[in-house]
Amino acid sequence: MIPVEQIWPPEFVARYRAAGHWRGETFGAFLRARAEAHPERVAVVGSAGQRWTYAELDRRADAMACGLLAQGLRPGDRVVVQLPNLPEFISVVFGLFRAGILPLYALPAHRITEVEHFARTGEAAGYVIAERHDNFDYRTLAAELQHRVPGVRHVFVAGDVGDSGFTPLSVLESTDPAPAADLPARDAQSVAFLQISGGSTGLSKLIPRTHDDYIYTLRESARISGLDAHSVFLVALPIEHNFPMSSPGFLGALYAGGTVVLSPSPSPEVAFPLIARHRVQQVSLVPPLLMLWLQAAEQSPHDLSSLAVIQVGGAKLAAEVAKRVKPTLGATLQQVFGMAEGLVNYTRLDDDEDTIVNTQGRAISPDDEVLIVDDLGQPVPEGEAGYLLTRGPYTIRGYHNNPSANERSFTADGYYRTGDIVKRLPGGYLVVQGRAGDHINRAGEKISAEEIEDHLLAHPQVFDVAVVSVPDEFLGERSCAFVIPKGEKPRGAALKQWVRGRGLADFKVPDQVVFVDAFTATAAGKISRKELRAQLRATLTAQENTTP
Ligand code: OOB
Repeated sequence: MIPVEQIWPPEFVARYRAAGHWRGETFGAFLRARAEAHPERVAVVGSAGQRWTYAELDRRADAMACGLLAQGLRPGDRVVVQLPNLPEFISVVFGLFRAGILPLYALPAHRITEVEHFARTGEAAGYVIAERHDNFDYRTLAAELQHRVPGVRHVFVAGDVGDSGFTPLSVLESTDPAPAADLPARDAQSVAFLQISGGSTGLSKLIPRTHDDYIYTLRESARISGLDAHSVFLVALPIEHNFPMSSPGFLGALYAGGTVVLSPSPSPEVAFPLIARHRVQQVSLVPPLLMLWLQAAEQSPHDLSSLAVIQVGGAKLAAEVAKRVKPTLGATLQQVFGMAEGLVNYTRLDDDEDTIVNTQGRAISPDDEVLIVDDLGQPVPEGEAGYLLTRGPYTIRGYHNNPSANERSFTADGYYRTGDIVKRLPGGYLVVQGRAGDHINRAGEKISAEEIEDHLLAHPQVFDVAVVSVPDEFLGERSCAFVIPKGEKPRGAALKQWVRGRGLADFKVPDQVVFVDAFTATAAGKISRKELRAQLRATLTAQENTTP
């Protein structure tokens, strides 16, 4: 177990407690409290017609917890959870919380290379999957994972296990729930789960979040977004992502005692009928999806009039798009600028139009410390752009088991270097200007240039490669690989297939491949990868702007 003292220094622990941010509440306890207060209220609605009341979810979570422990998992173990937006995601994570086992979240798009990395770095003992989703059989992935990482002793499947020999989740859920007293007592200061980082340099890092710190964000996010026990919240983005999970997300909605509706896909064809049927009031979207929704809403036969608030974040939202939310969808836009490492900023529902459209909001907590500094680490004057550093009652002080990343990503006094370039307006509102790092923010999915370069360099016909982000009208940014071939020039499509064949999430396959003879004509000396990427990006963007 990772004690909280290794994460926040004791004086900060004392301060956050005294301020009432950290209240010693655990996930298991808050669900129990809601189930006792209003057992008959609907907590979770699945797209296959499932409707679980709070009493039902509470019972399932207990059964899961007992079932997981009966299978031989121990408190403190880690379990990779990779499920599509199914009700079982919610019962299994609350079951894990109650058993003191840490979920480690993977996105359904992740493939063997990423899942293996998570299982190794998180030293996972178990893996939870769906039988299949989007035409992909996760049981094959699980078998490969167990072959590569034998420590993953348990695989649990939502749906049919086939002849895999894995354990169906339904077996766990039908375990006779022991009296609550038999479950291990949880400490609110302990790490509740591991979230994954966007992976700005190299592979994703693991983010340890405690009950106390995360529940603080849920309580405040639910309040800031106006969620209450009558709210209906739709999860349209992948549920494992920190944004639809907690900003305010399905956990914020459950914290408020409301109802969570799960959409198997974020597309308007799937989500709009669910909105109409369940009178959904809130949903979180990334900017490219918002654009799709705005377009689809204009001719949609579905009644979307229940929508009251739409959270948009994960990537920069263009002001012209932001302006169309109220007139087209009839809902208040709430911009969300957050990160899995902690800090989350919201525009407030009663902010004026200019603030809602043109800023990415302000921090949740009066104890969020936000520093905007120049190249030398000196604070810039208000209104000027600089690098965003932050620390506070829900921002981590270090990644799980990764001293070298911690050295790079945190200052000596505990600030997290977000890598974002922002400016601060009066009142603490932030406007995101760009990124210092070399990742690609493709429709809210973060891709590390370095990670993809490493995979391409392994190709026999690649001499050198630089992966860069290119502005894209729809995706915000897309990825382009500049490749210097070795020997016979490969086809672009073959290189894309190569990346896919390396067992990576589809969103990491380069959108574009451009072959070049050399990287720089001014061969005066070695330039950094960073400068090289900037140069290539500039050349490509200039070319695109001159081609009609
Ligand atoms: C969210 O979390 P992550 O961890 O996938 O990515 C964080 C990064 C930020 O550092 C920033 O570069 C970018 O995503 N970002 C935005 C943004 N929201 C996130 N850039 C511009 N405008 C925005 N509104 O993406 C995330 C976590 C919680 C809530 C919302 C988003």
